[in-house]
Amino acid sequence: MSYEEIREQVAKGNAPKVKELTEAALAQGTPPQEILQEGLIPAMDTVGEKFQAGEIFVSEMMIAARAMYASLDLIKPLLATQQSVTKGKAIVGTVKGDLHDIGKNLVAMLMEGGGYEVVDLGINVPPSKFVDAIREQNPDIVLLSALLTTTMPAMEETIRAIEAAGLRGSIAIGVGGAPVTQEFAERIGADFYAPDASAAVSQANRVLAGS
Ligand code: B1M
Repeated sequence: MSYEEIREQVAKGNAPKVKELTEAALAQGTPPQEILQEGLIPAMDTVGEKFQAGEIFVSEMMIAARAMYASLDLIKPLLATQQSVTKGKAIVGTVKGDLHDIGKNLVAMLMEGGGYEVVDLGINVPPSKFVDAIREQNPDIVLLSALLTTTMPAMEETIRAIEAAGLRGSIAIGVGGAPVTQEFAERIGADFYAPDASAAVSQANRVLAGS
């Protein structure tokens, strides 16, 4: 097994082969985190570049995403180690209008693995659903994901809705996703920006520790 093979097969959308390569890698003792960072994530970047260049269509992006999940499904239980004491509760969701969930799912997995209880609201989550979930779940952290420049404004809408509901003071809000930047996070009043899923965990730890 090589990471290049995994990347190639994800990009081709060959789910059974990706599953087989992942099983072989895990059997050899490859750390799941490494399969993610060296295999799956760069593969999806290549897929995105090809889409942008007009070399592939949306349907092929979907098939590649499905192949990525063939591996992620195997890795997930290994990343989310069981912890008896949780560091806090996090609500995670992809904002309104946005259907991308691979990055958001990685954030949810690593947060679980990092000791948080995670409530995943899914994709295309309107601001009102975040507000209702905050009321019901009483989380410490809310993590918003957006992959499209056109859905970034929904992050701001969500934060404004949380403020309008009088819930802003009790939670920390983190934002992330490929088009999101530190500058954007500051402009919309988020508490932090995380460029990737592991940074989401370390930023959540930092913010909850009050440093
Ligand atoms: Co879409 N798509 N897509 N897509 N897609 C992108 C995002 C795009 C960049 C491709 C491109 O043109 N190069 C482009 C956006 C352009 C833009 O807005 N600037 C794009 C487009 C245009 C579209 C459609 C509009 C296409 C169309 O229909 N014409 C459409 C929109 C649908 C919608 O949402 N309304 C669309 C649809 C789709 C699919 C359904 C086919 C599929 C999604 C399948 C799924 O998610 N289940 C898809 C895919 C797969 C992609 C690419 C190829 C891969 C995204 C991905 O999963 N990356 C993507 C190109 C790319 O990003 N390279 C693209 C892997 C993932 C691990 O990375 O999601 O960035 P990412 O998450 C990272 C970090 O960003 C961060 O941590 C993660 C892990 O480290 N992170 C957070 C994410 N959320 C966080 C939250 C946090 C912290 C960190 O909280 C604090």
